[in-house]
Amino acid sequence: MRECLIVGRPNVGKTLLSLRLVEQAGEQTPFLVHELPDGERVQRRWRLPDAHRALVAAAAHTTLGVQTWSLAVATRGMRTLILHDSTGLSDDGGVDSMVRSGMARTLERLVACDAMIHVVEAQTAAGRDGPGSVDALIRSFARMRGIPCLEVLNKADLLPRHGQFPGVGSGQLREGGVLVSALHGTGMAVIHEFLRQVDVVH
Ligand SMILES: Nc1nc2c(ncn2[C@@H]2O[C@H](COP(=O)(O)OP(=O)(O)OP(=O)(O)O)[C@@H](O)[C@H]2O)c(=O)[nH]1
Ligand SMILES: [Mg+2]
Repeated sequence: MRECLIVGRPNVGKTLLSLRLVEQAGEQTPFLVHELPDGERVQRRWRLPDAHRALVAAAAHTTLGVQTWSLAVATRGMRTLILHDSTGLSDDGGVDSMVRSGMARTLERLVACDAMIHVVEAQTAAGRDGPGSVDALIRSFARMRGIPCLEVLNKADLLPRHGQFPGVGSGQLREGGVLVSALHGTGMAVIHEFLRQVDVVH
């Protein structure tokens, strides 16, 4: 069974994206396994609107630990893909011990997963992306492990309507990133295709 990790900085929309994928897979009452920072595992079914209200929030580090959904993917017949939503990775020294433990659980998945969806905010992607940044490290790590990694530029709905994407003019827009709005469910087709390929090819 293939395992895909949704990873990125805090508050970029990882959890909302995971819920959108679950919803688009046709699940109305999905089953979630939540591995808490201390290692305890909690399992329950959610109604999607309740999951949205409880698991998505504007505050950073809403997700602590790793939350795992089982996703039905249409490849050769229907197959189950394990989708891990994770604690936002941050090199901010001020985070508390629960967040650190959650990040450690996320890093464990980073070494074990078969594929990654790397979420960055479309508006801020280019500006924050210096060498050694968390996003640059995530990218390097996927390359080192040789696993497929799709970069998702989320919150595309917040880009100025006629404005330039930051960095386009100076050539900083990376190749391979896909513009998505998890809020509106747009740009998701590339992600679905990526998940199909993860299941079939790798
Ligand atoms: N406008 C807009 N807001 C979004 C989008 N995706 C997520 N958000 C909002 O961004 C905030 C963070 O979303 P989450 O899904 O909780 O982000 P996260 O990356 O899981 O955050 P942590 O678990 O704290 O690391 C919430 O207020 C969401 O409603 C999007 O595509 N567009
Ligand atoms: Mg989250």
